[in-house]
Amino acid sequence: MKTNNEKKFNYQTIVIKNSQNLNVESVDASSLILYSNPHSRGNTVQWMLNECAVDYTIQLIQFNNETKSDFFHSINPLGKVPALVHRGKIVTETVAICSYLAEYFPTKMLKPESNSPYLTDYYRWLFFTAGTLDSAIIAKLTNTLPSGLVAGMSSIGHFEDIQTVIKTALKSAKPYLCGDQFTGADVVFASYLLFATNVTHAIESSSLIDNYLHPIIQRPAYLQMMSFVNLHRSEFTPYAQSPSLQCE
Ligand SMILES: N[C@@H](CCC(=O)N[C@@H](CS)C(=O)NCC(=O)O)C(=O)O
Repeated sequence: MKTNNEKKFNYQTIVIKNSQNLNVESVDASSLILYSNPHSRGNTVQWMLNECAVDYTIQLIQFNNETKSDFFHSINPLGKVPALVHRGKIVTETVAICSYLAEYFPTKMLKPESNSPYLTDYYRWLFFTAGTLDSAIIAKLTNTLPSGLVAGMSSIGHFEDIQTVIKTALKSAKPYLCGDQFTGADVVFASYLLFATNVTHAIESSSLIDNYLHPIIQRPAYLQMMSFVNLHRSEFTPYAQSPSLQCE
């Protein structure tokens, strides 16, 4: 049931029934709602929801008139997607949402056990992606990379060092960031690498990056998200027309 404020929306409500697959966690799709746009970081969260193999509802909303509406500001005062509403509680920030889902659905093993040595890598690469890599890619694309003293103060530092850190992460990936366990850290790190290399070319591709991404982009949960996004992309105006200013 939509509230009065919600009724002003033309957004598309789509229920994803992962329960058609086997071994699905039993979740009422109406209690797990992702607000997204197919040209956004919401695609990463959708991929993660598919990895969790749960039923959920996706509300596709347009940038500006819908993301900046009073209703959506009541969900995320930044007026940004993605946002997840689960059992009436709100989680925003792509990496926070993916981490929350990994923790909420433990049987999907998308987070290392609490006594696993890989918990170090898990948190390291999750937070590197959220706080450092995200900012670095956007700064590179908008020619606003910090230099001098500002580089020392900003979480980005120097862009060349960011590239070295990515190589460090990938050289120790066996084949995933947490050894042979595919986790939410791979969902977010791989999403940002795909965005930085294939979509915007902020970072040059390499065999190291390609070898890491190759098995990941063949995962059914990723392919399911991509076919959904390809189906709906043309119905939504991208945030910016410039190919270098996309944010998906
Ligand atoms: N730090 C946020 C960033 C979210 C974000 O910037 N979303 C973009 C789309 S990818 C957005 O909604 N932009 C529209 C706007 O700010 O008006 C996250 O990681 O989720």
